Amino acid sequence: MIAGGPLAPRRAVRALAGAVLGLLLGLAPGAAEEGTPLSRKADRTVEAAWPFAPETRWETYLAIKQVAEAILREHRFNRQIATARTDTFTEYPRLFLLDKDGNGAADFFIYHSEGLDRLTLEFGVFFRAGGHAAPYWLVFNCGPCADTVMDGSTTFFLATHQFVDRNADGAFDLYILNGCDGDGDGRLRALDTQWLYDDDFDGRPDRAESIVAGEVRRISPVNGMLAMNCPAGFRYSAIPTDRTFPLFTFMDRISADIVMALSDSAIR
Ligand SMILES: [Ca+2]
Ligand SMILES: [Ca+2]
Ligand SMILES: [Ca+2]
Repeated sequence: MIAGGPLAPRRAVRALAGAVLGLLLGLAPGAAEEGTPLSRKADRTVEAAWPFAPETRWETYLAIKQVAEAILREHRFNRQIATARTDTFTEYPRLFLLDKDGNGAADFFIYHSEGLDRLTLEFGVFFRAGGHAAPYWLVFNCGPCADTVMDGSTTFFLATHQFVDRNADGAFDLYILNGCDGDGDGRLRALDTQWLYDDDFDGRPDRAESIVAGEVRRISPVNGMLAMNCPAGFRYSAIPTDRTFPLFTFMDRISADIVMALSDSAIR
């Protein structure tokens, strides 16, 4: 006797239809519906991170960072979900959105040259939450960064620009940079972070923080400027509070590109 009685054939048809659809989409059967261990972890992480809770921001940052790095390292799926042409990066007009965690939904973006023939570092991971079309949290690649200690040995870590749209209006209002020198000892560390807030969501920064391994130091504006302990040569080491922050504006364009590409695609 078949377990499930009269419902079993219908269930079997549904399973078969799902398998056929999955094969058409280039997925392992069931992957789109059930996800993968990594996609489920990503879902849990974003669910816990939305809406933004200031009191647990450090733990949230660490959790998002960890899952974003796992998504960047995952190459088994890499399925193209959507593509679009944009003018956000003049030299990289082709945007591709990929599913890297294997659940059938886009989580990774990369801008390529027209002929896909040039190295591009314009990529990152994005997370959506609360049913919103625009990314809630975006992790933009900033490249490998070296931490050189006193004995001269060097370790590398991934530096990222992270952007958060706390009020889900499609515009980023929190910027987090790691690989900073928060305590001023000349070393850049993976967990030395600078946080820049636009608390009234007008695009202009209002305050900042230095958080080094979870220890918070508030940075208040002095003469209308926020002094950030950023890596040498970083152009936004002193940020005016009376002007729109250019990185917010730029990343908002990336967010809009992602929304546009997904809205043109059958799979969202
Ligand atoms: Ca995905
Ligand atoms: Ca916002
Ligand atoms: Ca503001």
